Amino acid sequence: MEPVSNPDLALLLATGTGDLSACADEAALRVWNTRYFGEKGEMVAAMKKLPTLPPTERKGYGQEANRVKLQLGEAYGKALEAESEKALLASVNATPLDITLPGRPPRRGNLHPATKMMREIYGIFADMGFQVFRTREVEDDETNFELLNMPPHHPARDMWDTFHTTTPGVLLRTHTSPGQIHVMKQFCPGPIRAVLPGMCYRFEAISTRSEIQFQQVEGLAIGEGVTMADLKGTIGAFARRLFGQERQVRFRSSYFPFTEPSIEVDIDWPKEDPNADRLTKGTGWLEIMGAGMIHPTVLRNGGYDPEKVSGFAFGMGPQRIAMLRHAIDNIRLFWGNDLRFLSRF
Ligand code: FA5
Repeated sequence: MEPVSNPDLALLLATGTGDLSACADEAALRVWNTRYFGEKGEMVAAMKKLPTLPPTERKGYGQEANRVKLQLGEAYGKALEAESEKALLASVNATPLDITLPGRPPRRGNLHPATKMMREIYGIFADMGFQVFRTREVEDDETNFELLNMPPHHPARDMWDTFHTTTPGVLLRTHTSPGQIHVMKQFCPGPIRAVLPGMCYRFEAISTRSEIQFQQVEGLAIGEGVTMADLKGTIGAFARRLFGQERQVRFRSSYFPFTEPSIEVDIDWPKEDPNADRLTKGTGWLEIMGAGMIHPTVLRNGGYDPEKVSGFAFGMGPQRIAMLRHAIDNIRLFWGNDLRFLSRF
């Protein structure tokens, strides 16, 4: 930097630099800063002189004053940095590190009980040759209802009231069954063996057994000569893998617009379980899923020819299954984020 020729400014620079190097610690540096750069500091005073000078001297003085300001400012910054490094070093030396001290073990979390249940279900179906497919949670009315054989005003829609978005016809899916349509369109005319897991939403009263948000796992098998016997065999094998080999499985006739014939599947519940009566409402049987042979109209909507191929589908609620498994008496616990509950699994 150019030398400072104005004697007042040269003196200011010299005393400022000298005073700075005399500062012994951070507190002294801060005092220095107020003295030179504070509102009533030396630097402001030097600047205030400017208008009192003859016009011919102002420019040169102003430029030099700015240089002094810059130099002192930079020197202060450096001194402060050096001081904080010194302080850090002193604190490290004062309490030396013991590198032999064992580290703190990180706290291990665990998988959410819903995730565990889902993975167990995927594992069983994977062993039977089913692939896992994810399909969308935000659906259109056409796929959630119409293509599943529920035209507008179909009475079955009342069972599946949902949440609608502000875009007409776009809603949160009420079940994983619309995934059937997506998978069929993707794989038609080839055979399919897939499970479609995911979150579903229903506008209904929350109770200990029903949530407005819950998971389902849909199953789908399509090919030549697929029969009700295949459906029964698949579900029976699944139920026994999940609940035990000695479990009895019962098929009851039921109704879903997208399957024909439709069934509901129950398993027998051990009478020794003190909760058996409450869970089975005294019948000894407990419902685990809805299922059936895919309705010809739905096969056609997915691009298949129902004269050539047939298929079965099922849909289950893994939260209800986990509740049975672990004697969980309130479905709200799943999404309540209470660690006392979640860390039990
Ligand atoms: C259905 O949703 C059909 N889509 C199932 C199906 C698929 C039938 C394919 C035929 C072929 P349902 O409404 O019964 O059916 O629901 C299926 C399962 O989801 C129920 O058995 C239950 O386990 C679970 N579920 C339904 N509503 C709730 C809720 N509000 N909270 C928690 N789980 C629920």
